[in-house]
Amino acid sequence: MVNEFMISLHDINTTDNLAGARAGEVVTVSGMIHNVRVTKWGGFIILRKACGLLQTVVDNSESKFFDEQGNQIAMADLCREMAITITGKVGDAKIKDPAVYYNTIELAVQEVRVLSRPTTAEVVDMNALKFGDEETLLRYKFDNRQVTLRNPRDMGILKVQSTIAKAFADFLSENGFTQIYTPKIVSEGAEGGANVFKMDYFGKQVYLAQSPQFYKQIGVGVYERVFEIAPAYRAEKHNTSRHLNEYISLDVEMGFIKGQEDVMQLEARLLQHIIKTVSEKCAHELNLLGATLPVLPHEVPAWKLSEVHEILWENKLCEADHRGEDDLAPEEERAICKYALDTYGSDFVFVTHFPSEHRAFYAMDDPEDPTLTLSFDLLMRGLEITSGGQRIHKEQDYRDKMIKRGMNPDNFRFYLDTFKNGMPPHGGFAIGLERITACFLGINNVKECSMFPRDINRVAP
Ligand code: AMO
Repeated sequence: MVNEFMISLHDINTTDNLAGARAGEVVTVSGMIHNVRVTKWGGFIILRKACGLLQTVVDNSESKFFDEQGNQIAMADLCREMAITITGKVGDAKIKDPAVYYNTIELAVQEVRVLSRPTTAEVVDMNALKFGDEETLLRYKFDNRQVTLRNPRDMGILKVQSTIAKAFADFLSENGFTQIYTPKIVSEGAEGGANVFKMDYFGKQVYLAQSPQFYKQIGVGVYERVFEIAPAYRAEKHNTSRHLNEYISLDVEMGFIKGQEDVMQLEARLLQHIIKTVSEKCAHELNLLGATLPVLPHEVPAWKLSEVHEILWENKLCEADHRGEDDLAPEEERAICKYALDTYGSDFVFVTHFPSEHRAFYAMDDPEDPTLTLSFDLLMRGLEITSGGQRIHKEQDYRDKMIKRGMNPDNFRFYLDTFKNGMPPHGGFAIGLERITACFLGINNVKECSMFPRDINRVAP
């Protein structure tokens, strides 16, 4: 009994029994049939494994095929998306197709056993997604997402995404941060504005969390440094390429900071670790997607919002004069990123000191100019991937700001009680996981970086 248990444990340690396989070895691998190509002499079965595709070669005189009952069948009876087990001899190969993961080996098939099969003869076509326009292609892909996710490109995107999230968690765990899990059904929206989903909760109106902002700050009072990876909900009414109604937020909050610069530095170091990890672990996916990882120099350029308006106007990098405006226009986001890349060799730019009235109430006002906040956005390749900053940490300062904004402090009792009971100076930031993935990979629409995107028209699959 003990022995049997040991054997099965060995099997679940890896799904990749091809790692380190040498020419001449006979191996048995399981996977899904991604494609079958029949020729006069035999043909090819392209097998899909967890990591990607494997080429196997059929020789009519050597290879045998069996169905689920063990009856011998012909190669022509095989079809896409059958689950099979192949036994074959490893041979050396040089495969150019970037979609093939195992590009230095192929298997000479001895035996194929079918484990199960699709019940439709018209399996969703995930290989030849050829449509005239991107919108039709995306609709098709998302309508059939449960199957189109199996194509190597989408597998690659989500593999990179999972590597980013793991590198985020690993770096923070190693630097004294505790991972927390906070509620997504909440009594107040943390970010203000109209984009909050309302929900009936046993007759009471509640909301879906726009962010874990309140709870991660509360976490700082407990653990000093916390992080969370969890969904956040925004009732975005516009169908844009950068917005989802449910996205994954990578949240960080840390105590005992001297200023927002500490938070910005932490984020830069964290991103450096993430870029390094993705470059080490996702070489195949980056090649398949034709992606070049971003450059993050030792010193990331950081400008105040007012300075960005000035730089762009003085250097004639924007058509319109945005000086005096209280936010960045999309054309400015693109232009300042190009300027930072051309001038400082950086794919990232911090923009700081946004006006107080346009930032969430928890942002700390700048003591030198209280119309501004000690808060920042991080832009990457023309897109905002992060907001963050220093937070207010005194109860009275919260009350004053809430009253000035017409908010009722009584609605935020539990949050204010946190500060009443003592809190260190603190700050943090949040990165949108789909956005950072899209920016890393040069993908235009963030929905492609969501396993099952939610937008104004879509809640299934
Ligand atoms: P903010 O609202 O700017 O800040 O959100 C932080 C980051 O989350 C991502 N993001 C989105 N991604 C896809 N679809 C959306 N609808 C969407 N909305 C936001 C972006 C954005 O930069 N509590 C603060 C963060 C903090 O200060 O710690 C907050 O939520 O990448």
